[in-house]
Amino acid sequence: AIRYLYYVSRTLLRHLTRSVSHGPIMQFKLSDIGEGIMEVVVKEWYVKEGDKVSQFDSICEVQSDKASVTITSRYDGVIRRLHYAADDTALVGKPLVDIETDTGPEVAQEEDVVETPAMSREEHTHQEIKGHKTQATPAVRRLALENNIKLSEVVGTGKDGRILKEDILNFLAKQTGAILPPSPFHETRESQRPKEVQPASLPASLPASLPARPQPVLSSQDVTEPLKGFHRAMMKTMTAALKIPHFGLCDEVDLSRLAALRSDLRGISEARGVKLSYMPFFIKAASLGLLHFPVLNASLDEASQNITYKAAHNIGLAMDTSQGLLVPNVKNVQLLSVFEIARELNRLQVLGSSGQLGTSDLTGGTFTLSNIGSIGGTYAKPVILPPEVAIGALGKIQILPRFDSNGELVKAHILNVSWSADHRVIDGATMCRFSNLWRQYLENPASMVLDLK
Ligand code: CAO
Repeated sequence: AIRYLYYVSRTLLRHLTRSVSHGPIMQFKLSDIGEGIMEVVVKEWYVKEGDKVSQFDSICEVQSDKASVTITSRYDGVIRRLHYAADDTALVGKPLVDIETDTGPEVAQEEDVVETPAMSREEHTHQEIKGHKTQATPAVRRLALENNIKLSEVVGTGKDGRILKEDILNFLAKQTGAILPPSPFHETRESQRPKEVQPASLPASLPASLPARPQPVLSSQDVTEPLKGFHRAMMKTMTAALKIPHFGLCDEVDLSRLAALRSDLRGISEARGVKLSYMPFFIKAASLGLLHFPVLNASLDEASQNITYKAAHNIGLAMDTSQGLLVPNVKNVQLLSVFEIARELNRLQVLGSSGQLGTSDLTGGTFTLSNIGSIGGTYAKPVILPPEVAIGALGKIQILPRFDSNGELVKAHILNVSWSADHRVIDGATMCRFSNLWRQYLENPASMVLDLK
């Protein structure tokens, strides 16, 4: 009898709780963040209709123009409707999921605000811990931290001057210009991203290179498909780049000493869990050169009226990933050792290969190097990523006959570099002087030691 009573009371209680907690249906929308992003692809749902979710639970994984992002719930409640199936294209400004919330009218009122077209600003307030008076939410603080932005320098456009995520992204875009547009989502679940890759596991987990020769495709009919995700972003960025008058300069660099140095250091670096390619040296030498030619680490505003000399050397590297061309950047190279750059590069490669590069890694670049030579090719004609003003493309390192300083024929490791500079703000002489300096550092890598901090 006691068990029966217990059962009845629990059933009643559950029934009562359910009817009491019957809350309003909240439509969780993708906000319009500008930059022309109109859609994303839903890669995977982590919930189904009827599932109970709490705030910050993962709801789905989507592919924005620039990265794979996990969307998390902003409400406690029950999933009532998924507006898209996996692989569908979700539209910005349209509902993604309906959540029946546990709470009452207070939240419903907030949802009214969310319904307005200029919603993104208010949406961010949902990330806040209620009653906790802060200038910015933890997610926004984290974003600022990851991008080395002092919150005190950012003007908040939220309620009572609160700093919103879009304020940080706008600040970044103005400072350095995002290579690709920022992600339209409020909250990514950082914990799901392999943020800190343990050095010891890096060499083993580094991505295998993409197949040199894809499978042949024999088709009996034409195939037309919409440009999506990263390809769409590439189309936009490269179309904008067409406005820039490119000045091109090519040179050759004798990497024989660097090749010897790298083979000396490689084992040591790998013992410390980091694969050491040539790229960290190329990146560091570029940063040392940029200290002398800050105009190459600058950005031009959209109206071409102002040039901003960037303090940070956030050096982007074009990365060939299974999703296409991505350009993550190594932040503050001017403060990093070659080893630290290599470690960061390893991390970016691991993330890039698994489609996990996030907003902070993909935005804020100030100068770019494109190592096409790891695939092949000698010369290139690199295209500047606006609002950056210069880019270098590196060809394949080849062993070729050259004369040494004594006039003896020697086997030399030769790299060809192709630079492009925005000729509106950079003259050919500046580009050439920078290239000479970069070459000198790499031809005499010991000279880099003198200038390393
Ligand atoms: N010439 C010859 N060998 C090269 C080389 C070059 N220019 N660059 C790299 N290598 C070698 C590396 O030293 C490494 O050899 P070891 O195993 O003996 O060390 C091997 O090639 C593989 O290097 P990696 O590609 O893993 O690493 P990386 O640091 O040199 O380059 C990255 C990293 C991300 C730049 C590269 O993987 C990549 O994606 N390159 C393509 C860039 C691209 O697509 N550019 C075009 C953009 S415009 O569409």
